[in-house]
Amino acid sequence: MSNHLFDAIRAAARPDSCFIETLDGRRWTYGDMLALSGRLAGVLDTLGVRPGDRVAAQVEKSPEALMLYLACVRAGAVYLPLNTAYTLAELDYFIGDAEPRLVVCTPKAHAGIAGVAVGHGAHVETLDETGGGSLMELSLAEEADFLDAERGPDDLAAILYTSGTTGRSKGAMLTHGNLLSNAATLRDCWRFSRADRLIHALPIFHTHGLFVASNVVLLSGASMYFLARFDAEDVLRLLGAATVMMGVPTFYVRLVQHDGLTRERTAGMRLFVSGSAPLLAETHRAFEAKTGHAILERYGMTETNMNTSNPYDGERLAGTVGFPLPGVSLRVTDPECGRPLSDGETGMIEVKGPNVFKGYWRMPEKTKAEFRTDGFFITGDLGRIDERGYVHIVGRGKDLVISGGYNIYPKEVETEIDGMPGVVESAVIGVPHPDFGEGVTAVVVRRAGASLDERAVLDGLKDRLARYKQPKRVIFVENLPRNTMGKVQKNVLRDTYAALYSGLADA
Ligand code: MLC
Ligand code: AMP
Repeated sequence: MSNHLFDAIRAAARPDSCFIETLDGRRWTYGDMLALSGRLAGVLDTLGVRPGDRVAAQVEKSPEALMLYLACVRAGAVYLPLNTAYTLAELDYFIGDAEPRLVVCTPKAHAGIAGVAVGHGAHVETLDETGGGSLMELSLAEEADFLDAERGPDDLAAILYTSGTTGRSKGAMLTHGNLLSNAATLRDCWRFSRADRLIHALPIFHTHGLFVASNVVLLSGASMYFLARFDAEDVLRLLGAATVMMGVPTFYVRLVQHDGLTRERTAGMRLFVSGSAPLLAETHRAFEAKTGHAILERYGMTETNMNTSNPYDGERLAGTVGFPLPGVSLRVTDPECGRPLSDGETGMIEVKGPNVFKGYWRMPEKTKAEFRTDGFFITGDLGRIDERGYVHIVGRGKDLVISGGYNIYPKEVETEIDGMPGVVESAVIGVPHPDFGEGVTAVVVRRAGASLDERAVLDGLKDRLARYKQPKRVIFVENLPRNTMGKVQKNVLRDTYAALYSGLADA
C-alpha cells in the first residue's frame, strides 16, 4: 500500500530522533510520532472514518493536535482544521458545508459544538491542549502500527476554508501531491536538514503553521520547539538553541521592538522566514541592523501553498517576495482580459504548478471562475516582476484585509453590520496598524435618529464573528464616498483614516 504524503514523512523519520519539544519540557521522538499517529488513525478507523471522509478539528495547539492531522493523512481522511477563534455561528457553516464524519473539539467547547455537529450528522470527540480528552482515551485501545490507507498524489489530504470576497467561505481542496511537492521544494530551497530545530510559534489551523512549518520539518527529519502561541520573551529565550524560525510579519515587528533581540542572541540561527502578509521593508532593515540576519520573505496562499521565495543564497531583497519556486510558473497579467504583461508592468499575479489546489469544495463554478483555461490560478494579488526577476506584491485586486497574518473579507463583516438595527450601510477597510500590519476598521452610516454607537456595533459582532475579524475601531459618517458608478470608494476611506492607529506605534 502506498500513501503518497505519509510514505515520504516515514522515510525521513528516524525513530530515536527528537521531533517535538514543548516549553514545559515534554518531548516526542519520531518513533512517538509514528506510534501516536498510528493509534489515532486506528481511532478514526474504529469510529467509521473511511478514506475521503472529512475530519474537522477546532482544538488548541498541541503536539497531539498535530498527530491528529497526521492520523488523518494515514487513514486517508481529509483534515479540516478550524481557527480556534471561530464562533458557533461560523462553525455551523463549515460543518454544514464540509459534512465531516467526525468533529474534534476542546472539552470546554463540547456542549456548544456537539449541538451544531450532531445536527449535521457528525460524531464528536474531544482533545485538550495537554493531550487529554476522549480522543486520546480511545487511542489507548488501538495498536501503534496502523496500516496506512492507499492514497495517491491526487487524493485529498485537507480542506482549508478561506473566506470569499462575495458570499460564504470556500473550502480549498489540497491533495497529497500539493502538500508533498511544496514541502519538498521548500525543504530543499531553505536547506533544511536533520540538524535543524525550528521555533514553531504559529497556529496550526492555517497553511503557514500546518503545512509550511510542520511538513518541512517532518520531511527533513528535523525537530521543533512547539509553542502554544507567539510570545516574544519565549522566542528570545529559545533562539540560542534553535536554528530556524518562521513567522508572520507581526512576530518580527514585536521582536524588533524588544531590547532582547541582539546579534549575540541570534548568532546560532541560520534562517528567519516571513510570510502570510507583507513584511515592511523598514522591519526587514531594522531586523538586519539588530541581528545581522536578512529575513527571507516568501509568498503563498491557502489555495496555492508557497509560490515564491527570496533566495537562500543571494540577495534577500526587502519589500519583495523573491523568485518563483522551482516547478512553479508565475506570470503577471492584465486583470481585465488576462493578457500576459511584460516585466516591470503591474497586474494580476497568476500561478500554475504542482502546488496549486484542486478546486473549491463543492463549488465547481467558483473554481472555474478562478482558473484561466490554460490552468493558471488567478491569485487576486497585484504585482510586478522587476528586471532581476524578483516578484513584488504591490497590492490586492481582491477586497481583503490581512491583520496579523489572518485574512478578513470585508464583505463578511459588512453583512453583519448592515443587518444591525439603526444601520443604513457600512464599509469595512484595512488601514495601517503598527502591530497587526492592517487594522480592521468599520465606517458606518447610521439611520436618522438611531442611537447606535461604537460599543453597540462591537457588542453586536461578538458572538457572530471571530475576534480577529472584529473591527478595532468603528467610525460613523453621514455618507460613504462613491464614484460616478455608485461604487463605494474604499481607497478614499483608506486615505482618510490612514493615521487612525499611528498613535499606537509608541504605546
Ligand atoms: C489576535 N487578535 C487579533 C489578531 N490576533 N486581532 C487582529 N488580528 C490578529 N491577527 C486579537 C486578540 O483576540 C486580542 O483581542 C487582541 O487582538 C490582542 O491580542 P494579542 O494578545 O496581541 O494577540 P496575540 O495572541 O499575540 O496574536 C497575535 C498574533 C496571532 C499575530 C501572534 O494573530 C498570530 O499568531 N497570527 C498568525 C496568523 C497565521 O498563522 N497566519 C497564516 C495564514 S496562512 P482582545 O479582545 O482579547 O484584546 C497564509 C498563507 C501564507 O496566509 O502565505 O502563509
Ligand atoms: P490566505 O488566504 O490566508 O492563505 O492568505 C493569502 C494571501 O496572503 C495572499 O493572497 C497574499 O495576499 C497574502 N500574502 C501571503 N504572503 C505574502 C507576502 N509575503 N507578502 C504580501 N502578501 C502576502
